Formats: sequence, structure tokens, C-alpha cells
Amino acid sequence: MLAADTIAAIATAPGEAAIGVIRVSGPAALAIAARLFHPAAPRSLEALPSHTVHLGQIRDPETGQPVDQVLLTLFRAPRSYTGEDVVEISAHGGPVPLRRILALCLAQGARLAEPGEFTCRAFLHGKLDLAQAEAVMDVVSARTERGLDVALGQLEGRLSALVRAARDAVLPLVAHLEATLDFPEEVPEMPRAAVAERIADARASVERLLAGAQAGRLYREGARVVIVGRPNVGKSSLLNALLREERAIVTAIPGTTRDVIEEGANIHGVPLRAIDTAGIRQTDDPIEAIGVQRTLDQLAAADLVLAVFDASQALEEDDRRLLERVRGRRVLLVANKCDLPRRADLTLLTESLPGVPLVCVSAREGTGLPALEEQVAEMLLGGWRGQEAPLVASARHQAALTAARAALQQAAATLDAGLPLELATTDLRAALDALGQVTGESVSDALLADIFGRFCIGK
Ligand SMILES: Nc1nc2c(ncn2[C@@H]2O[C@H](COP(=O)(O)OP(=O)(O)OP(=O)(O)O)[C@@H](O)[C@H]2O)c(=O)[nH]1
Ligand SMILES: [Mg+2]
Repeated sequence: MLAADTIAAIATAPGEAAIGVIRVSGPAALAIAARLFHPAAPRSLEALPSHTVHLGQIRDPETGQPVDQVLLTLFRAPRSYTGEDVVEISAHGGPVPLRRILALCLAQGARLAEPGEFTCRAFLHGKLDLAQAEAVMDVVSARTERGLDVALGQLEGRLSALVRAARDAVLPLVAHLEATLDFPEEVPEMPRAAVAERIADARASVERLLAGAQAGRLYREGARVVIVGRPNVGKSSLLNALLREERAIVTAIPGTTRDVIEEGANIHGVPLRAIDTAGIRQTDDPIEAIGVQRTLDQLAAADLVLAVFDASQALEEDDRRLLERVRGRRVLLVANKCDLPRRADLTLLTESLPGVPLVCVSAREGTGLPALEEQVAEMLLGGWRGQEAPLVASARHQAALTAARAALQQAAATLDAGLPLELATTDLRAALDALGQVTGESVSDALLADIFGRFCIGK
């Protein structure tokens, strides 16, 4: 599957910018660039050393017409991003010069790169393992500093190292058991205790990785935090307070918010979608009824629900109904308007949802908000806040690790039942494959196409 052709693409975002980069990778990269590039100081491009930068002009080889003034950076195989010869042309960052230079590269024999093809080649040439290659995209799309840390940990291979450690515990077992099956006379039986110990080690590593997966995915994908409550309790005020901007309309009239309002926020490094909704109540107004239905849909898809109550008024029937609706969900009780004299019986809230935390705030004055944010982060991340350990952040990795865990459990059960060791071979091989899917030792071409197809062109 190693590429013989040379690919090219614009690697920078479309639009106007100071600089734009065209990337060319493959065996003909230098030859193609040499036909377009005219260095300011005359010398032959193909003789220039790797990792050097050169000022010059791109000219149309047909007409001799200058196209742009550029800086050309040269990387020779294998010391490049893809592991192949790579030329990066930094031109003026306008769509016209960049497209013209790209067109010239294509006319000289390069092929337009597929999405993610540069990174895919880096993977195929062993510059990155699969988890690292996937992290390239996560670094680019990280939405908070902490999300970036998680992606970088994966890019640097810290996640892969943990997965590989689990794989290394299993690999010799599979090799040994398969040898026992093939040459029963020659290969001595491994002590059961040693086999059991290795399986237990691998299981513990996989468990640890899976334990952090929820936090990792929240950092990567963001959490949907949905604000619900009966009309006028201050949901929109709370959204605005969390966003620190007047995003939603606030009025004293119950039923102000009719539609779902969604905005990105960052609470303790977790990227959130903070979602304000129409107040839930029985209504004859058809527009408001649609709003209420949308609220219920949001509730169903929430990672965390903020159930808001007005502490300055006695609790109402609609409040009680809300408590029933959110029962069993990951929910935080928010008593708002705590700047006013209290009339609500808050013990009613905590007693009807035992174990669910309650925070008193004033969305209008901002009091209690730090405690609320603290509690939100705690509920979403638990013990994984501020942890340095690399986190599993992708659904694909989580699924592969879950499969590995199941296979290891099965193998352990075979041993516990006192059955012959060889019977565990299939499960151990399955665990090995599942772990290899994270780092890329065992992946199909279809899976690679699927993974890299989600990248942007030029990456
Ligand atoms: N005193 C006080 N008033 C508040 C507080 N939060 C909201 N309010 C007032 O309560 C009223 C309703 O606020 P909203 O934020 O619009 O309430 P809502 O829950 O979004 O209402 P709907 O969209 O109608 O469901 C407004 O007059 C706000 O100024 C608070 O913490 N203290
Ligand atoms: Mg509102």
C-alpha cells in the first residue's frame, strides 16, 4: 500500500491570510518543485540539503510568467511528516495564488491529495501509529486548553504506550499458546499462575484506560448541559451568567424563551454546549407547546441537566413534575433568585432526589456561580479533573478497548474454570486484535479509509 505517486494540496484554511501553504509529498516532490521554483540565489533545488528554506519565485513553466513570491521548505525522506520527500511552498495566503500554484503542481504530475492522505502516509510509513495519527485532527479541533492537552498526550504517543503495554502483556501468551498447539511435544506448558497474572495485568491496564474514557470524550467532544425549569425561574438568566454575555432574552414575562438556545462555553477546561430551553408547563399556546416538546428532546440528549427552581417562591406543581422528569438522570438542582427572601422549601427538592447536589445561586447577581461551575465540572469529570494521565478520547478507541476487556474477561474465566490453557487462545488473540486496532497493528484498509476520510484535505 506504500505510495508511488506524488500528492499535493493546499494545507491552510481557505480564505485570505498572510501566508498559505501548499504541500507536496512523494517521490517526485522535488522534481515537480524544481520545475516551478526559481530560487533568488541560483542553485539547483535537487542538490539542496534537507530541512532548509529558500526564497524564490514560482513561475509558470509554460509561459515563464511569475505566479507568486514564495518560501520553499525542503524535507527529504525519511525525515519528513509523511516519511517521503516533502516540499512545502509558503505563498501569499490568497485563494488565487494558492490555487494557481496547486494547479501548476498538478500539471507537473502531482495528484490532488485525498482528505487526510498526508497523515495516512505518515502512518503507513511508520512515522506515527494510528492513535497518534488520529490525534492530529483532535489537536486541530481542540476546543479548550485541557482538550488540547488530551489530544497532545495522544499525539505524543502517551496513550499508545499504555495500550501497547497491555498488548505486550498478552502477545507472548498468544505466541506461547499457539506454539503449544502447533508443537505440543516440544513446547513446555506455561505455569497457569503466570498466565493468569499476565491476563490480570492486561485487564487492569485496559480497565484504567476505560475508566478515563468518559472524561476524555467530554474534553474532546464537549458536554451537552441542558438548563430546564418551569417558566420564569431564571433559566435564560443562568445561561447568560454562565456565558458571561447577554445571549438569551430575559424578561419578567413567563414563557419568554420559546426555542432552544445553544452556545459554546468553557467550564474548567471542559468544552460545553450550554443549552437554554423553553420553560416546561402545560400550555394551550401551540408555539409554546412546540418549545416544550423541544425542551423534552434536549433533556433526552443531555450529558448533564441543570434543573432550575425559583427559591423566592413556593414550589409549584410544575416544579414537582420537573423533579419526576429528571429523576434518574445526571442532574444538578439549582435554586435561583437566592438574592431574594426565600419562600421555597428546598428540602423538598433534595428529599425527592436523594444524593443529587443542590446549589443556591443568583443568576442576576452572579453569587453562587463559581460553586455551580465547580459542581458541574465535578459531575462531568469526577476524579479525572486535573489528572495528568493520558485519556482515551475517541469513541473508536473506547469500543476497541471494551472489546479487549470482554475478551480478557473471557480468557480469565476459562482459566478460573480450570479448563485447559489452550482454550483461552482464541480470546487472547481477540484481545490482541482489539488492542491493535487502537494503535493500528491490526486494521483493515476500509477502517483506514474511514478514519482518514474524516480529515481535511491537506492534512
Ligand atoms: N431577583 C432575581 N431575579 C432574577 C434572577 N434570575 C432571573 N431573574 C428574573 O426573573 C425573570 C425571568 O428570568 P428569565 O431568565 O427570563 O427566566 P426563564 O426561566 O428563562 O423564563 P422563560 O424563558 O419564560 O421560561 C426576569 O425578570 C429576571 O430578571 C435572580 O437570580 N434574582
Ligand atoms: Mg428563558
